[in-house]
Amino acid sequence: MRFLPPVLIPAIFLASCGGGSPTETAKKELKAVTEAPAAPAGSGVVAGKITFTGAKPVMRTVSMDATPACARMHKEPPKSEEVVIGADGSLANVFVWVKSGLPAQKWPVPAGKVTVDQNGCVYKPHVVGLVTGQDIEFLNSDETNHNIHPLPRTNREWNESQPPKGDPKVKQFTQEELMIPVKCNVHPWMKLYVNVVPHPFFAVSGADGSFEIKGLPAGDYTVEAVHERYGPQEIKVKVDATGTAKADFAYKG
Ligand SMILES: [Cu+2]
Repeated sequence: MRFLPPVLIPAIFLASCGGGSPTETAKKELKAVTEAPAAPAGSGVVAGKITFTGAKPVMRTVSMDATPACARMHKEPPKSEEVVIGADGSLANVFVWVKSGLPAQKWPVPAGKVTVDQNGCVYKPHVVGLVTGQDIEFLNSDETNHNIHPLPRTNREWNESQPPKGDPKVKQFTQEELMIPVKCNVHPWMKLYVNVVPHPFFAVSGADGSFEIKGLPAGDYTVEAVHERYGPQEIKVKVDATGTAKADFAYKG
């Protein structure tokens, strides 16, 4: 038999007695314990493109010579991913989220996990978003030891090593916080940014600079873009029940 947490027992007992307000209260309690609140059925979208319009910065080349297991994974030494700009000025790795305007409710934590791989001694992807309390899984696909070390301002700091091809590490971040830097104590060039928000309405711009946030209820929203070097920007948008609102951001550098 499945173990029932103690908090459920009085609720079930009262519910089985029938009649009267205590039963209704008990039913509510039972629902609160067993069901996550449903997300509103929204089908609005915010979509856009992030561009970089300033003088293109030159990214340093990362030398992995100190760790041959890392260096041999790359045909050519990779460039720092601090600023990734495409030929057409697209800016990748920008975290975009709905900063305000959503209905006041607790959003369910997605059952799926966000996966970050350490592959070629590079965090893949370089920027991730997750919902407060959602699982984030760290893999080590490399034949070398890594040391995962988030440096949050409000979440708990931790620092754990992971052996070559070691077991996945599953963690959670319990507080809302943007652009948490994660470093590797073994390989100083490794950098990941974790963004933790209280709802699922976020995206990260791709190599083509585009992003899309789906499933929004109709409303007036403030959408914020955050880049690790160039910081935050905001745009206000009006989303219709089934429409797509445009939110294009431009960084000048
Ligand atoms: Cu490492």
